[in-house]
Parts: sequence; structure tokens; C-alpha cells
Amino acid sequence: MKTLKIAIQKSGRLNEKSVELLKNCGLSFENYKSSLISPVSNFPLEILFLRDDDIPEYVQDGIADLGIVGENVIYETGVEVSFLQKLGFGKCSLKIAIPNNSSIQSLGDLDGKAIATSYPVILEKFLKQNKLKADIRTISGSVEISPGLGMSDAICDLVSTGGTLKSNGLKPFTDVLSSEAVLIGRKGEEDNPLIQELIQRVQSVLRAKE
Ligand code: PRT
Ligand code: ZN
Repeated sequence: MKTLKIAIQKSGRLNEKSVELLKNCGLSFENYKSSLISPVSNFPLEILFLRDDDIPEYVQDGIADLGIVGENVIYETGVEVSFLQKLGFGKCSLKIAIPNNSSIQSLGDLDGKAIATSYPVILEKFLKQNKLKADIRTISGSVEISPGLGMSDAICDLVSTGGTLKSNGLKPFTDVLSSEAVLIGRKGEEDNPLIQELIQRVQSVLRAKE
């Protein structure tokens, strides 16, 4: 049977928990050092270590059969993949936040305002659903400093503890999306017995944690 490939984050917030989950599934392999592919010695599987942003497309295009990535990245890239299992880590929410002294009080007040974000696709959808028109300013990082620099009236970014908002003089205004790490697979491959075997193992690891 064909060796499967699973894409996980090379380094960053999801790497350690993804590796831990796969090890707890009884898979034996080396974590990312310099090689971007690590073979699993006791299962027909290879681990690909990638930037998280690339994982959904690799899975959609069949370069990887499976992937572990945040839901936020999947929705932002707009790919067609199947959601196989929520994994219970990497939890965060995408929120619109405003300066502590902002005059914005209701959703309608966002109309015509500038909102800085690294999630323009998800934000645009949210604004449309709420019949709002705002000026989306796409930036790739450090979104939280943009209101203080006069670049935006609000931001839309991931929040977990809320510490970053606080230390930048911002407060949460409204929730856009909640997210956690998920196991995804290529559409149409769900019945592959090796994939089924891996899903079973993941589910029993998650059950043991409950
Ligand atoms: O290099 P690569 O592209 O792979 O990584 P990355 O830098 O794009 O992503 P990374 O490692 O920062 O995050 C990977 C995934 O972790 C995200 O896509 C989310 O699904 C999930 N996650 C969970 C988070 C957070 N919590 C989080 N708090 N991702 C980012 N943050 C950032 C947020 O953007 C903000 O700047 O942390 C800051 C806020 O944190 P608090 O605790 O101060 O609220
Ligand atoms: Zn990324």
C-alpha cells in the first residue's frame, strides 16, 4: 500500500503538540531538525514539516494526504479538504478588537472604518454577513500595533490569553471565528484503510486525555 504523507507545522505554536500527538499514536520518527521529511519507522507514513500557511493547499492538491493545521488557516486559504478530527489544542479566537478609548460601540459603527488584519478573506466574509463595508488593511504580522500608529481604527486578529491586546491598549469587541487545530485529509481519500487506522489511533489518544 502507498506510503502516506502527513504535513505538520515545522516550528511554531502547533509543532510541539502535533509531534506529541503523533508520537502518542505510537508513531516513531524524528522531529524536525534540518530534514523537511521524516520517515516513520513503524507505519507507512512520512512526516512533512511545513509553514502552516502551506498545509491546506498541500493537502487539497494531494501532495500530502493528511495535515494538522489551525481552522483559521483553512478558512483563510479557502481550500476544499475534509475535516477528519478536531484535536483540542491550538485553541484561539479570531476577534475584532478596538482601542480602549475607541468611540466604536455597535457593529454598525465599523461601517467605513479601517480594520487591519492578516485574515482578509475571513474578515470580508464576516463584514458581508453583517452588511458592513469597512476598509480592510491586510498586513502580515504585528497587527496589534496598527491602531496606535494611526493605520487603522480596529484590528481583526487571533487572541488566546488576551495579553497582547491588553499590552497594546486594545480590547476585544466582537468574535469572528473560534479555532483549534484539526486533522484534515484530501477529499475523497477518507476511506483509505491507513487513514482510517490513523484516525482511530488519534481518537483513542484524545479519549484517553478526557
Ligand atoms: O511559521 P509559520 O507560518 O508556520 O507559523 P505562524 O507564525 O504563521 O503561526 P503560529 O505558530 O504563530 O501559529 C500557528 C497557529 O496557532 C495559528 O494559525 C492558530 O491556529 C494557533 N494559535 C493559537 C495562535 C494563537 N493561539 C495566538 N495567540 N496563533 C497566533 N496567536 C498570536 C496572535 O496572532 C497574537 O499576535 O498570539 C498573539 C495573541 O496571543 P495572546 O495570548 O496575547 O492573546
Ligand atoms: Zn503561518
